[in-house]
Amino acid sequence: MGVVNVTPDSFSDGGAWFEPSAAVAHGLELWAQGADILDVGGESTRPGADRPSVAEELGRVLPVVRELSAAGALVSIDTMRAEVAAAALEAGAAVVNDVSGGLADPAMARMVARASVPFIAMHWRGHSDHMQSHAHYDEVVGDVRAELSRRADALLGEGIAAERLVLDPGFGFAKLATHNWSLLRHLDRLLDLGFPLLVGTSRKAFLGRIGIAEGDPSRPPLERDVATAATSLYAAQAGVWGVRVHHVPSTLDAMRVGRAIEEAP
Ligand code: PMM
Repeated sequence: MGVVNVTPDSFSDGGAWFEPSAAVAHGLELWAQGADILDVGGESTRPGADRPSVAEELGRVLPVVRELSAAGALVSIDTMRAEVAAAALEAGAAVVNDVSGGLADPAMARMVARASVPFIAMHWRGHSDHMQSHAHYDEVVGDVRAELSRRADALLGEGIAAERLVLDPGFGFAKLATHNWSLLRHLDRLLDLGFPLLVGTSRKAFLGRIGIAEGDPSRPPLERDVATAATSLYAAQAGVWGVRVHHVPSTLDAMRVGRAIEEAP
């Protein structure tokens, strides 16, 4: 899954694709590079971010969803708002990716159930302006597993079909670096919930600390793609359904390495 952020303030690409035409061109490039799904989002979820209005979010994503879908790409809409998701589905999107797993908008699950489209539900404990204050766990893998399991039960109860539900541990969302590493190491315990898993580690802060001494500045987001390819390959080998990345060629190369090793006699 390739990331198309139509935002002025995402941590990972700093608004490089904020103009709809630039976002469309970027999406088409990711598609040509081999992404299977293009994830279009109009709300930055970086820690501390303010939310755009519904009208602003719609104005950002709809032209991009429309053009990328018309070009034949499989588009997912990355939103926490049922109204935005519904409009994006109308404009050609085929998947809904909600970082709140349906918690932020009580109308989301029913809308997705009615539309009969795949739903990606991420582990979430609150909006970005305060999420890091919720980064407390007794045992992070068990706690995230239990919360995802409860969320899945609630979503199925609202009518979303089990075969259309994908879960996501939510790397970097109400998580410290140590939580992210533990979740990666123990993906098997999340996979045994029985749902496909999406993993989105791309360019996240914990990857910017690899090989950096305490007190030294982190590696900037644009220099985290090698680490992203490594974590994404690790996740793929653990058996996840998908990985969400900003730079498609590097992760795809890593996947090809994994495949070549697996297929070697
Ligand atoms: N991360 C971000 C945005 N959307 N969606 C899913 N399902 N999983 C994620 O980990 C995720 C997401 C934040 O990253 P970005 O600002 O670079 O898009």
